[in-house]
This record gives sequence, C-alpha cells and structure tokens, in this order.
Amino acid sequence: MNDQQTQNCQNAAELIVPAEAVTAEFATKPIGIAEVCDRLERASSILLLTHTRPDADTLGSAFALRELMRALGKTCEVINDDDIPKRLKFIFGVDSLKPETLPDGFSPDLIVSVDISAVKLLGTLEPEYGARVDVAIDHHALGTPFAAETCMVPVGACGEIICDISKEFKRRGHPVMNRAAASALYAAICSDTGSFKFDSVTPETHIRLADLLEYGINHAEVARRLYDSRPVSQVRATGIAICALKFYCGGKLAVINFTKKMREDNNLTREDIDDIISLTRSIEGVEVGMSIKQADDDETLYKVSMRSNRVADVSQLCAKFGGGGHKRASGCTLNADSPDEAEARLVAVVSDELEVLMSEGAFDGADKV
Ligand SMILES: [Mn+2]
Repeated sequence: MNDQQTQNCQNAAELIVPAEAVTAEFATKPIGIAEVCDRLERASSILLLTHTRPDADTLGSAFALRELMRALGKTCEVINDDDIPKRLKFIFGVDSLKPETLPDGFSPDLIVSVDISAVKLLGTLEPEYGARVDVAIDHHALGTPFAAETCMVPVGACGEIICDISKEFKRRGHPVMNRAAASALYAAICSDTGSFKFDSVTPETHIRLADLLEYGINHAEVARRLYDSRPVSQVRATGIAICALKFYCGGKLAVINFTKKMREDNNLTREDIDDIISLTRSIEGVEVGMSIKQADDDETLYKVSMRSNRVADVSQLCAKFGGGGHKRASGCTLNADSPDEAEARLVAVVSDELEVLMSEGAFDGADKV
C-alpha cells in the first residue's frame, strides 16, 4: 500500500474557495509563459510565495524557479508561512522558509506566487502580501484570482509550468536549470499527479519528465524520499485508521472517524494522520472515501476530507456543508456534539447521493478501463 501518493495536490484542493464564496469581482490579467519570462527577466529582486500546508508541488516549483533566477544573477527568495513537513525537507534542505528567514534589507521588485489558487492559501502571509502579488503562476482551473496578472495553465502540476518557463529561458539563451532544480521539479510533478496515477497526466507531462531525467537526477531517490521513508508514528496511525474503517452503502462508502482521543492515546501529530484519507478510496469497491478528524482546540469541530474514484462529485457533497474543492477531492468542516453524530450526518448525505447514482445506473460499466 502506498497511501501517501495522493496526499499533496488533493489536500491543497480542499482549500480551494468555492466559487459562491467569492463576493467581490476581481480583475486579473491572464498572461502566458512568455510574458511571465518577460516579467522575471526585467526584475532584479524577486520574492516567491508558496502555499500554507506546503506540498512538494509548491516547494519544488519555488525551489526550481529560485535556482533559475539566481542563475540569471538575480536576487531571489522563497517564503512559506508554515512548518516544512519532515519528508519534504530534502527539497530546500532547510527547516524553515518563514518570513523571518529573509535576508535583512531584502526588498523585492517582483512578487510571484506559485501553486496558489486563492489568496487564503497564503495563510499567515496574507495580511502582508495578499494584495501585493504581481504574478500568480498556477495550474488550478477553479482558482479564485487574486494577483495583478495570472499565468494559469491547467496541467497536472505547477512544476510542469516551471518546466515550460525553464524551456523558454533556454530558448532565450539563458543558463539551463541545474540538477537540484530538476530533482525538485520531478518531486513536484510526481507528487501532484499522484505518481502519474491521476487523470491530469498527459503525453506532455511525460515529455517534461523525460527532459528532467536528462539532467541526471536520481529520480528513484526522490520517489523514496516522497513515499518510502515514513515515520514510524505515521505507520502506526495507518494501522489505527485501518482498524477504525467502517463501510456503508454495500461497501461503496468507506469512513475513518479519527477522534481526538485516538490521537492523544497514541501520541500522534497532525502530520501523522494527514494522509489517512487516501487509505479509504484505495479499497476495492469503494466509490467515496471519507475521513473525519476532530479538532484539537475545539472538540465540537470536525474536519472532513472526501475522495471519489470514478463517478460521485464530492465537491457537491462537501458544498452541502459549506466546503468545496474538486470533483474527486474535496473537504469541509462541521460542528457536532460527538464524533458519532458528525459521522451520522455526513454518512446520511453521502449515502443518499450514492443511492441516487446507483438507481441511475451510474456505476454500470465503471469498471471498464
Ligand atoms: Mn499543485
């Protein structure tokens, strides 16, 4: 079982603001790769912003772009509001990218966000930088624009866009990327495409990856760092989650209800249970997987993740609880008096939807490849 594979892109997907939550009109200018390169060429000092709860895509994309900019003789720094997850520390090789790590007197003339689809994904960086982003480089088609200019290319990973930027720089006669940057982009693409398992993978994805391999990167080691070096506590969390699995709707809905007590009794951190959702939908016959996590600070608050395999639109289901995301990966929160009550309310809504889909014959032939 490789249950970490779908974590990154999809956890970020849960944080996408549903369209109906956008109240004010905001006009961003759409730009392409060449224009992004123009802006980067013209700047002398660049700040790159990455999203909260950082994943390999935002970090790998930012690292590679930073290396490209430094090779052009520019000053370039990257910041993130959060702790870097242990398993992603290899990308930058540092413990923190928090704003206090910026060199004294650093004053960017261009601010660029990478892999950020909505301003709230800046987390605690939002008050300072939310209204100051010049260019957003992103691959989420359903994002909520917030930057003056947006380069949105609907590819599987933001890292793929950085590959194209690098290619354009090469065409313009600039230095090609270094091996470390190529490794970081490999990690970004590998991770955001669920190790090339998602629908978003195209022939171009593999062509970009082939280019990265030409730099002599150790792709097997990158994959090992991403997936095969889990802390023991996370493996233990997986075991507890497996024991807690419950099935509904004749096995089409799988639920893991991870209570605060389960976490405390076993000394588990947030990072340890971040990925238990991917367990649920990797089980034969499951269409919708759901994890319910009781919050630490407020025991009546539950954070819910949903994944679907082929048919159900979980963004619609999460929208019924005020959440949203993608068709295949969404999230929401709800308040309830007990974990059982939270589960009952969620299961009722998802079961109804699955019953409707079954009566419509939506699963007929869904097993065909
Ligand atoms: Mn991404």
